Amino acid sequence: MTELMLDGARLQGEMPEAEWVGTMRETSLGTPPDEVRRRFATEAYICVPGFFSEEDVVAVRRSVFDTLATTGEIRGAPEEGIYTGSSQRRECIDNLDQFWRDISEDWALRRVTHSRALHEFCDILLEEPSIAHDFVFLRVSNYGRKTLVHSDHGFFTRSTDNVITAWIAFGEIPLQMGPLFILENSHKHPRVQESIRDFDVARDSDRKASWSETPLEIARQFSCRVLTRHMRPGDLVVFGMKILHGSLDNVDPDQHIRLTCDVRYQAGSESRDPRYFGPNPGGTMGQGYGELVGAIPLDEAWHIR
Ligand SMILES: O=C(O)CCC(=O)C(=O)O
Repeated sequence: MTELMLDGARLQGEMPEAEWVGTMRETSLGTPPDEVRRRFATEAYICVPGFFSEEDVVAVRRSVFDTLATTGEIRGAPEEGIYTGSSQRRECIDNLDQFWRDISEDWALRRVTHSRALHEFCDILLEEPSIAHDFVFLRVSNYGRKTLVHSDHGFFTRSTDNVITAWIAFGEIPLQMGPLFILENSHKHPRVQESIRDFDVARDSDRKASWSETPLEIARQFSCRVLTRHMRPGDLVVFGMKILHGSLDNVDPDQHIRLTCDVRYQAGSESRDPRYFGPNPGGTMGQGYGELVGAIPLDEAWHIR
């Protein structure tokens, strides 16, 4: 476990004090399944460093960044993932939704997100053969981007509660590039239980899944820590539907883009939400791949769900 370098880290603009931040517990690949399940049941997350190979990660970086270079969003060697500060995506691409769908369905990405290894790991966590959602959330987070605090429950549990999120790092993500964080033990907090009760992001359009408080405000209120770490290529974090999470801010002065993907796995025997399965999934709001933040040109603001 490495020490967190908090100097360059920002959480919605605030530099976190050491008291409220901790390192995610790492679970090595060789950990016995019973211990993996025990940790997941208690902590609602599992972080496995180096779950995917460097080679698979590089293939995804090449594929995504080569494509973004054609729209003027990447400068230099594409696999470095350095943002130019502008975008010609709207000028170059006729159909932005189809553009994002094509990137999201790329084979290099799918052979990671839908790999046998990840299925087998999710089988352990779900305690039965798992099935992956076809709809994936590829995120290209350039300078200034962050994901606000939320839990995934209101997005993915319409058909079954037996769902988990798998989050994959496609590159180095030091703290200043905005890695994932989770709020320690927040899944047990009464305010979280209350917030997810009868809440469906798509049906309840008068409410947002994102919390209005910053991660540090919630950490102080809940007396819990923001758990994160310097993510490395191929690292995997799997977490449950209730736990609050989000990302640090990408404030990398060198304009490195954070590339990640999150995909859901569920128990294969449970019913499937048609929004996330099939050859043409509609996604949470029913608009397909075009509704994702990834589909937004890098010089435009993200929406908040
Ligand atoms: O990667 C991020 O910025 C947030 C990920 C997330 O919210 C999720 O995987 O549910």
